[in-house]
Amino acid sequence: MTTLPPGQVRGKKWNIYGALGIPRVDITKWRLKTSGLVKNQLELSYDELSRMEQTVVKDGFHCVEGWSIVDVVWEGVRIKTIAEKTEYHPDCKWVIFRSIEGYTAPVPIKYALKEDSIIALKLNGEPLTIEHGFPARPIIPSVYAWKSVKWLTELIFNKEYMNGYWEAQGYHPRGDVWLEERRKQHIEQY
Ligand SMILES: Nc1nc2c(c(=O)[nH]1)N[C@H]1C(S)=C(S)[C@@H](COP(=O)(O)O)O[C@H]1N2
Ligand SMILES: [Mo]
Repeated sequence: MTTLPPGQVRGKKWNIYGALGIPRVDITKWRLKTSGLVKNQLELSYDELSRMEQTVVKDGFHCVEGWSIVDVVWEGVRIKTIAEKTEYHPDCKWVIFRSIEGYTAPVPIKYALKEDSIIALKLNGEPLTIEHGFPARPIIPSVYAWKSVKWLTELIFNKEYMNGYWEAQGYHPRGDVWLEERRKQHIEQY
């Protein structure tokens, strides 16, 4: 039996969220960019990402509202690989993920660089659907699903913490599901 994080119940189905709407994506123009404290700013096309080494990650998906989907299979490119390619500055403490329509979420770089933290292109063996964030979204084990920014277009490597969409409304900077970090406490210790 899969253990659920504290305070979560198994959801029967996915809820589709799009706080700022569901955008149209022209895949021929779409790029995954890196910015912030980096030596090489990258602009990767969908084809380029698809040709990089793909990693499969099986994990639970946990919405802070209390529902979890267990045993989801994601596939994509390790964030660590992209971080090394872009040569981020060692002082970076945060990666801020930004979507096409402006939704953002910060994640501690320590979490983003784990071996099973990926930019997912596939969900359960199929390319992401537009509702689930096509072409790409970050999957970072042990953080709440609000940090899995759909329609991802930019990774900002930052020294300083920055609120994202939900963090600005009182949600936790780190959002670790096993520590049940739902709402903001203090940010100093991250
Ligand atoms: N761009 C964007 N990404 C987003 C959101 C959003 O509103 N906009 N909602 C987040 C939240 S709160 C959750 S629980 C998941 C839901 O993923 P799903 O829509 O694929 O079920 O997406 C996350 N990523
Ligand atoms: Mo959520």
